[in-house]
Amino acid sequence: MPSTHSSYYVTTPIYYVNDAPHLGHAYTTVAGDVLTRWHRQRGERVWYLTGTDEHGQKIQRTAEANGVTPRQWADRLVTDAWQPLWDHLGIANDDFIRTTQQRHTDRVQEFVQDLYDKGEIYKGGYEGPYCVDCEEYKLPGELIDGEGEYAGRKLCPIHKRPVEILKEENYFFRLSEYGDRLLAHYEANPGFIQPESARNEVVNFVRGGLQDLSISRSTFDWGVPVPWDHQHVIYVWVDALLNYATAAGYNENPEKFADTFPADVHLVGKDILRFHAVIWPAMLMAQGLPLPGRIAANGWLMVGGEKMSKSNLTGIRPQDLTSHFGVDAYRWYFLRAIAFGQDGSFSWEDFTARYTSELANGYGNLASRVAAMVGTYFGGTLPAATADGEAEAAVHAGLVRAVAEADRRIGDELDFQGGILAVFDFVKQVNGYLTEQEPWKVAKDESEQGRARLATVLYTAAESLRAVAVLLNPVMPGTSRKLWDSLGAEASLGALAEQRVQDAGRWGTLPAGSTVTKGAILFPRLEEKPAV
Ligand code: ME8
Repeated sequence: MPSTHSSYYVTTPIYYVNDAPHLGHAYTTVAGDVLTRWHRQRGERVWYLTGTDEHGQKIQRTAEANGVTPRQWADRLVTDAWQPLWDHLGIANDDFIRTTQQRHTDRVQEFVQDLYDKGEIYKGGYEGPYCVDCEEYKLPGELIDGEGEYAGRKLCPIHKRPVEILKEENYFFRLSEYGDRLLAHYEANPGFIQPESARNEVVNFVRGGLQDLSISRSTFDWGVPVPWDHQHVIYVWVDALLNYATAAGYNENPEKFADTFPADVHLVGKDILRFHAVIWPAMLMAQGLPLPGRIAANGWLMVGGEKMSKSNLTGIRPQDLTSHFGVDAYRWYFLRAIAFGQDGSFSWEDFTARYTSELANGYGNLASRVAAMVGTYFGGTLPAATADGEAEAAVHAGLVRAVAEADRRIGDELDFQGGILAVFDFVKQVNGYLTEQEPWKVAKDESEQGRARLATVLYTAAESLRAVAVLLNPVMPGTSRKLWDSLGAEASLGALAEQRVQDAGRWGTLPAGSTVTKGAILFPRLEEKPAV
């Protein structure tokens, strides 16, 4: 979807700081990072935002239970857990917003005050079941019956914990008036909500009729005060959604705001789709601001048939996996193994099997074979291809296909799995080409013709790897870097990050004469599985 502003703007949800990040959070953030790096390699200006959601009852209660103030708790979690994990995973975000920052809270107050002045917000009463884990009122029909320790009580369908009946006099946003406009927007912009199943769910929900939204709370005080009534704090979800505007310079930096806002893609888990696809656009409509290009919902990482959550973990932290498989394989695995938008289960066995067959024996082996043979047969200087034939033409065509397919799938469709597979199919093709051409046999033919054939086969394989390094750079930047070094590509082609996806298929880019070295092993053999 073309954007009217000039930066490609990608966001993750801002995560609650009630606990440390787990595999599910890292899943969304890595996906955003790959999308960001992909668009950067298209030569676009990209702005990638992540951050933390620090207000609300859930955080307040967690802090109390730990004997610190909510602010202290949030500071500790951000500094000790969240930011270090994103650094560790190589997340290239341009900003990190915390909802307790004044640059955010001031703007939230202005936004809400504006809506109040326009008559979009009014005072009313509400009583209903509330789930603190969701920070959301539930409809009675959504609740499920408790069993065992919760027998006789009504539970949140997502968290399986009892809801509380809240009765409050609150401020309400006239959400119910936006149903028709929202439906018209979904209709006119079929790509607004992705995947299709998520879109259908939202459309049905809105068709069922919207209620006005309670946007303030008065039973606790950990939040942004309602500017005209300090007995209330602003509902944590209204506060949180606004991060996408405040970080982009809303009411503060008009130039930056015009350049960045609205987001091209909001990445969210499907648990928070309605907030992003219903409430957020309605808030923007009320303010006359433009709507985001796309809300893309990822599925859930599951464990034992349930959504992986802070209370329901595999017991495996992202760091447990990266220390075993490496950061790059970790970034690759979840996007490769699970179709984006679908639920998927993590298993140590599946990760091990794919690491071994696709990374180590497939990609890694190709890279090490080619570097070793250029070393052995040509003293480490890449020879020129002078005897291209049908077999080479097939490789050239395979690359062009892989580039187009990966670019469309990852860059446009957010089909990370399909895009990665397109590149790995090409890796497979090149491995097959080497097996067929048997350069180790051709090497025995020392005639001029034999040398030309050998040179052509090795150039073809090395040039293919040059393109693979570029295409996989957004997914596995550390590995691509090693390969780039091993191909001696920097000297003639410059920095890897400067290589354009669109040009990756241009055959003959890596010049003959490049210095090829064996370099580091891309995917070392795995150690014994640790006890975690
Ligand atoms: O909802 N599988 O924060 P949160 C896949 N603060 N993704 C998962 C996941 C799983 N099992 N568990 C979590 C909030 N996620 C709000 C957001 S935005 C304005 C405010 C990911 O800490 C997924 O992206 O509960 C999900 O939407 C997000 O973490 C929820 O993080």
